[in-house]
Amino acid sequence: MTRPGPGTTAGAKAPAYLALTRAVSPRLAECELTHLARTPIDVPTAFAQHHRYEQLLTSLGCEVRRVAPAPDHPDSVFIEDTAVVFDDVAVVTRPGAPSRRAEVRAVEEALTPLRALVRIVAPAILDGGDVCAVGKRVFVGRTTRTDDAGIAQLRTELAPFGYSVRAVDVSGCLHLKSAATAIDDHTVLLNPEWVDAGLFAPLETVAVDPAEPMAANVLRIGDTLVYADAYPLTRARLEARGQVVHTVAATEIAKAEGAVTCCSLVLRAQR
Ligand code: CIR
Repeated sequence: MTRPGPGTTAGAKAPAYLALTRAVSPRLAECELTHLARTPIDVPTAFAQHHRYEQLLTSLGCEVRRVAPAPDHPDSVFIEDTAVVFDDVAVVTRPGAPSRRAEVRAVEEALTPLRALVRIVAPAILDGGDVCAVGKRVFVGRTTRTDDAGIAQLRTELAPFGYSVRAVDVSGCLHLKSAATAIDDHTVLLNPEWVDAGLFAPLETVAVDPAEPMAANVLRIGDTLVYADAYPLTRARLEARGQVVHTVAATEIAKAEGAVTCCSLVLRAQR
């Protein structure tokens, strides 16, 4: 079941994108953590930051639809990990953390009317946060959450649609998309300490400012970028390239090892 999100206006011009989101769980502070030490999370602030994130997506042309909340699943706000959505197909994942596998079902239901679905099946594991698509090139992180079997299944499922899948080793962070995300159809923003820039050839790469190691996660909405407000040095690099960047506060999500891409599944609307 999905519900309209904030700012959805009846009768307005049809939005170009759908953004599926999921409410912050009141149990967010019990989230999985891999590379970060646990620090106190202010859940009311997390709710407020998430709401502003949804409002920004709406202002950028997304229809925000909330998947039914999963309050007993601390990490359920990180909807990105449960599916990977392309224009022609959506891949329902099998998350690497067992605590997160029950998050998938409601997302699968929400995607059913929107895309043809394929599934990653046991024993393979794959988190959506490990999948960085740049056009028809799909880079997939080999991490604690995504294994070679998951990557192989993804390759097989996407091949009929013309996508190539390349496995990429990642170190020092949770997911590939903590280390690298696309800023346009031919450029990847990355932290070269965590992923080898050469693996993205022939795409161009832009490095984060070394003082901002967590700054490689950016969410594209068309030609516009949604970005955490914590990385002014890297933001300046993006703006110097002519990128339009909109920032949001994401401090509480970051303490849960999440970032801006993790909190939505953005689909091009199909008419
Ligand atoms: C987890 O460990 O699964 C969550 N605490 C954070 C997931 C963040 N998701 C993402 O980067 N795609």
